Amino acid sequence: MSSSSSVPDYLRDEKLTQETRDLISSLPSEKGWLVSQIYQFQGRWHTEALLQGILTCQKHFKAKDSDIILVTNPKSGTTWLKSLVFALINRHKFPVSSGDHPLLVTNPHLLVPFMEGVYYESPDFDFSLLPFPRLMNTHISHLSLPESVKSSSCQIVYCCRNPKDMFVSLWHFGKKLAPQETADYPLEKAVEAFCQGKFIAGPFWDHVLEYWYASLENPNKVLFVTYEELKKQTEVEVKRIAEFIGCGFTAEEEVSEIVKLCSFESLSRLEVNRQGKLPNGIETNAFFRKGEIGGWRDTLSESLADAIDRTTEEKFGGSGLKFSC
Ligand code: PAP
Repeated sequence: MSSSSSVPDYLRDEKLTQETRDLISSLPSEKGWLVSQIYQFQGRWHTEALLQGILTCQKHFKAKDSDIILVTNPKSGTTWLKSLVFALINRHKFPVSSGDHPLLVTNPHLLVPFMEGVYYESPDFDFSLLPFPRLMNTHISHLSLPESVKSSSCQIVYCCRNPKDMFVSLWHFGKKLAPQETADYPLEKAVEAFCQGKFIAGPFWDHVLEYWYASLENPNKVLFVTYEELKKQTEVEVKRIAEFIGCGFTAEEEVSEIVKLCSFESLSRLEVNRQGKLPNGIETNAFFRKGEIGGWRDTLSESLADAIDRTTEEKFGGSGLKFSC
């Protein structure tokens, strides 16, 4: 694990408990990108810190029926979804037109806690203190969700993004976060590891498929949205999310103000998202890069893109899931 003090908390191992260390010593491990080792737990590859966060979540998190949990693979629209759903559920408390909306002065990651990240940084964090309805996010796979999330009536909004853009977004994020630690790791090797699933939070495809099938099996519990559809028809998708979580729009209400407030253009220009760091050490501007569909073309050669496409075809065959870019 990196010893550099410039990298964020969850890429370091200083807060690992003996229990996590003992578990880790029994898990399959691989040399990682961004962190020196990643570990396979319940079929997914994790950093030590986020693995500890997941374990704490599994042990301590008690879901309530009214909870709304946003789930994504990393770099698949988390920041955007957090902003949209925060603005949606609070639109009467914080009218967008009032000019002093919390999103104008607070990074979305501070308004919506990242469950396993928070549990790693503050194991005693009390989720029961969050305002009603509680809104949280996680990257935890469906298989590894805390039992109470599955057994309660809480709702899950899942956002997926095409794997090439997701991978490229993560690649640049990692380079920004830990330039020294990632400098000697070739892109080709990273794509190979990503396609094998042996990459942070991987395998990407299994994560998507689990939530896809969960949304088909239980459409009142899991809503499946994509970054691409959100981009192409934001208002339609935001209304669909609002409907799902029980705060649909009346005919007179305007969804466009929320869409505008949460757009990449608006959020990325705000001082709070251009300067400063989150408590875990990540610069707030690291969450705003291009915000486009198909931006992978600037980073991936045709053959690397083909390798990811082939994996997608193999993994998604028969599922009904496809990406058009
Ligand atoms: P996280 O999972 O680490 O929290 P997440 O927010 O999912 O990160 O990923 C950041 C990506 O979302 C970036 O994509 P890019 O690297 O391809 O540019 C970022 O630009 C994009 N993003 C952030 N906010 C928005 C937004 N409001 N609208 C559209 N895309 C956004």
